[in-house]
Amino acid sequence: MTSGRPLTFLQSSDWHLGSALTGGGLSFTPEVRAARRDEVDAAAERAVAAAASCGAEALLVPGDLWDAENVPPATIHRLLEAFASFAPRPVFVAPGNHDFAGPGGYYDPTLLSALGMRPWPENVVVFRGPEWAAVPFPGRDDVAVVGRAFLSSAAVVERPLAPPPPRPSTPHALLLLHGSLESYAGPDSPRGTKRTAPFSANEVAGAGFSWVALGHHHHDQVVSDEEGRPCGAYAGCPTGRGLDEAGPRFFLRVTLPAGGSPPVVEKIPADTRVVRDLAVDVSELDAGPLAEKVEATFRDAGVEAPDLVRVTLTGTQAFGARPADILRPLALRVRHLAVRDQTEPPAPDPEPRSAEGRFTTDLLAVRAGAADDAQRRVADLALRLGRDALLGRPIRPPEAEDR
Ligand SMILES: [Mn+2]
Repeated sequence: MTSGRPLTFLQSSDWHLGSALTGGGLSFTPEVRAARRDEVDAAAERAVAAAASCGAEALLVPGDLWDAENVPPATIHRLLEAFASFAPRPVFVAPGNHDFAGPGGYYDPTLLSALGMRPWPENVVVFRGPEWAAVPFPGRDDVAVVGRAFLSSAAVVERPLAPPPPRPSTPHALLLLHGSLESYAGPDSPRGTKRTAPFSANEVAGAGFSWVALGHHHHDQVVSDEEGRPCGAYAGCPTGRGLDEAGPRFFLRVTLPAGGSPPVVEKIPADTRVVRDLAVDVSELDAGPLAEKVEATFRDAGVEAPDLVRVTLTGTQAFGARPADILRPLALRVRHLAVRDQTEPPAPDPEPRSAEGRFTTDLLAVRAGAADDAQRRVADLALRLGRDALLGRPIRPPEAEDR
């Protein structure tokens, strides 16, 4: 059966609404963290707005809408309102391992009414059961949608596509699947506890659906069949929360053409901010050139004012140097800048007969025996100023420490 009409929909998942954002390596200030949490919680609103403006006839959400069972009701209320605003167009939701559909959870209508909350909107189809279910697509008898729910957060060992659920006989058949593509290439790799409901690219292609909307892993990745024809994808999470979610974030606009031509996948920017994780070798660079090199790295990476950035400084710097201080003005150029100083002092002068060589050896021994970080910094500073003095360089004590 071939289709006479194309179908366009927007795919997004892994919103993790209600995330605490206490980790992630970006060292957020309380103010930036609070603002970012609000942006994480706005993912449903952004997805619905993007779906509406790109002409999508439906929104597909294959799981992990919220981060944990204990997210506040207000976060869920915001989600439900966003979905309702997309009516009469349908939203299809397949609960994942974070937002699993257990009794007494937010997918349970009795919980919502017990809490005095609004019900799930009528335009939202939630696959609440653990077995595959096929549902019609409102207003399109040439489309059917298949999905299922996680009922707990426990990792699933069984392979969901071996065998795959039956493909409905409609021209367009969509499958929502939360789990681990074994060839997924992102940093949140499908190993250890992150691996759940595993499947291969061949199993995705072999299931025979027009499109498989994948959720669980957090970077966008398209799955193609052996002829290179796209047959499914992860959209990834739309709001970078930490360094493991660095880089641009997308919604996927997918069009299934009439007549069975290959799906057309288009990335739509999902966030105005990008998490960036940059490393710069600042070996032997003094203040001016060091700042210039970091600025050049920002330019090359395409860093923009709204971004959330970590810079790791590597290479060698003089004993006691504090290169992170030099980058303070750069913090004004982005929303958030965390600087990690991983520079190391240069190898000591191997010339034991010179005064400078003996001084260096002695001070390095003092540094090695330092009881704590403060003592170590004193040794670093003595070493730096002492070597400068012995080598006839200008002596420039650092500014007083601000803590
Ligand atoms: Mn997820």
